[in-house]
Order: sequence, then structure tokens, then C-alpha cells
Amino acid sequence: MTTQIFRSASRAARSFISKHNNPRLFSSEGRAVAAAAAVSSKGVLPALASFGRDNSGNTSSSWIAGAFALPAAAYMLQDQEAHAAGMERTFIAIKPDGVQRGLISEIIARFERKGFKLVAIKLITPTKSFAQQHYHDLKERPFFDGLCDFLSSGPVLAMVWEGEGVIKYGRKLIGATDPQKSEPGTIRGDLAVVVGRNIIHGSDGPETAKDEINLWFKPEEVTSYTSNQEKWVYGNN
Ligand code: DAT
Ligand code: MG
Repeated sequence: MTTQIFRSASRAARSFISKHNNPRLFSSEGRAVAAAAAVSSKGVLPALASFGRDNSGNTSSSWIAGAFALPAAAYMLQDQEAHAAGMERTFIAIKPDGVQRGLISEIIARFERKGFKLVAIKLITPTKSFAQQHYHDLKERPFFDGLCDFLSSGPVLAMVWEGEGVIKYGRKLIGATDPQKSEPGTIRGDLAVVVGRNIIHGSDGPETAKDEINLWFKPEEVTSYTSNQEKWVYGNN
């Protein structure tokens, strides 16, 4: 019985979350949806409880499951809402040197193991003008032309990663721009030697993250889903 209640609760929560887990989930709009559901489920509970009896006066197990499922679903939604507040997305790209050196799985593994979630990925060789757009902030720098030639010289693995604090922490995983100065344990510190071949790009703030995701991906290429491990990666005690 307890298992049945738990399954039913999980199903209810999952189905609600998947229905509402669209690209806007982490916007204030998305939070409002989750909050409204949590509040309204509390409101309907007493009514549901009174319907949970059949004519013989026995309690119907399906209604009981339903009645218990709702508070559990509301609890899970509130939990989702709590960690949704700090959720972010960042643009991460493995540059042609990282792809050619066979470092894709090594780099993806570091983001995955941390607990971040991959929501978009594609292998693409950008044109030079696309590379210039991507690095437009650096157009006055002496290395700009060579940098854009390099980025457009072969396949780049473009990705969007999602998680709490992923923009800033993604940069920590990557390490300093110059691999000579990157700490051991970081991607550039462990896997690269010179600044001209530092294997990976990561957005440096919320605005650039948004702009870079929009530059590299169409909205429909960025997925939204609830990973099974989220309830173990996030939580407040
Ligand atoms: P980051 O990639 O850490 O965000 P950035 O935005 O300052 O660093 O520069 C973008 C890329 O340009 C960087 O990954 C490698 C290249 N680059 C930066 N500084 C350079 C330099 N002094 N000489 C050559 N290439 C450089
Ligand atoms: Mg940068």
C-alpha cells in the first residue's frame, strides 16, 4: 500500500513536472506555475478526502492513493521550485583542438560527474564570420583574426549545460584562460598547455550565456527534461 501511494505520488509529480517542464521552466513564469499548483492542491485536498469513501463506508484505496499523492506531489514540486530559483544555462564548446585530440568524453564526463545536466549538443564547423560573431567582444585584440581562423578550422562540439550556478562553476571547471596559469584539476590545467590551444570555451556571465546559446542553437534544439538524478543532486535539509 505504501509503495502504491509512493508510486502514485511520484507519477503525479512527474506528470505535472513533465507537462510544465518547458524552456521557460526556470523563468519566474515557470516558478509561478509550480507555486500555483502547490497552493491549489492544498486547497482541493479536504474535498478529495471526503470523496474517498464508498457506500459501505470503507475507504477506497484508489481515492486514498489520490489523496496522499497530492501532498507528496506538492512537496516534490515545492522542492523543484526551491532549486529552480538558482537554475541557469551556459554555453560550453569544445574547440577544434579538443575535438581533434579526442577529449570530448573526458570533458563531458567532468560536467556530468559534477551533477550538471546536458540539454543541447551538436558537432558543427562554424564559418569564419560565425566565429567572428561568437568572439565579437575581442575584435580589437591582436589575436582576433587568428582566433577566428582557428575556431572555424574544424568541428566544434557546441553544448548547453544546465544547473544551479553552472555559469560561474562551469568557468571553474574550465580553469584560467591561459593553461600555464590554470590550476591542476581544471580542464585547461590538466589537458592544455598554451592559450592559443586551450581546448574549451565557456560563457563568462549570464548575459553572454544567453547570447551565446541563442547564437549557436535554435530554441527547439535546446531540450527541457527532468533528470532522474536531480532529486539526489538537489535538496535542502
Ligand atoms: P576565455 O576563453 O577564458 O573566456 P577570453 O574570452 O579572454 O578567454 O579569450 C577568448 C579566447 O581567445 C581564449 O580562450 C583564447 C584566446 N586568447 C585569449 N587571450 C589570448 C592571448 N593573449 N593570445 C592568444 N590567444 C588568446
Ligand atoms: Mg571569454
